[in-house]
Amino acid sequence: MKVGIVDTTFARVNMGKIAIDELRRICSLPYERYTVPGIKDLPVAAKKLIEERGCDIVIAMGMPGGKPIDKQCAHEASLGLIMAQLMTNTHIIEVFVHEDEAKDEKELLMVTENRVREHVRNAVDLLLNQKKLQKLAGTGQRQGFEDVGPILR
Ligand code: RDL
Ligand code: RDL
Ligand code: RDL
Repeated sequence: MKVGIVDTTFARVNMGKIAIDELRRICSLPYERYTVPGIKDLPVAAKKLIEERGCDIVIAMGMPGGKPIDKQCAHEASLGLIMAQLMTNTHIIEVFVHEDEAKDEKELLMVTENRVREHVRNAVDLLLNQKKLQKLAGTGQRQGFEDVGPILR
């Protein structure tokens, strides 16, 4: 089993470095890292990691900016990532942190660090421990900010 890690030079945080740190902390799976300029370059990088470098899951990370053009770019990149998943029948976990999600740089760093680490754990569980995710079904999990929790009845 091998994990692919794709990130961008556009992002203002070294997302790949955080992902590798989390992966090393929780397991000993080997990984391949591939850094591209921006989020629209993520889909083919992820597909190449799956098809040419034998990755069983990919964590694709990037930071859409706050302008309308960036939002459009993020939506297009998302569609590309979904297409790459369907073409390869392999999960690609999309970890996007929109620059305008946070009120300042300090919060942006915090959200990014938390979201990357949480999705790395999701990816490893998708690969090795499906039962753990089943236990969390319907519990209002979020990545980055606080979980919202389930609706109690
Ligand atoms: O293929 C080269 C670029 O077109 C590609 O890297 C784009 O993803 C770059 N890019 C934009 O062109 C843009 O308008 C990015 C953003 N916005 C963005 O918000 N975040 C990115 N890239 O990572
Ligand atoms: O691949 C990992 C995530 O990118 C993926 O699980 C997304 O579907 C998570 N997600 C968002 O990124 C988002 O902006 C979700 C929502 N919004 C949402 O409203 N509901 C979800 N997921 O179930
Ligand atoms: O409702 C508040 C947030 O859940 C909402 O703003 C989400 O869209 C935030 N978000 C993203 O914008 C995104 O690109 C999330 C993710 N990815 C994600 O992977 N997980 C989240 N939120 O919990």
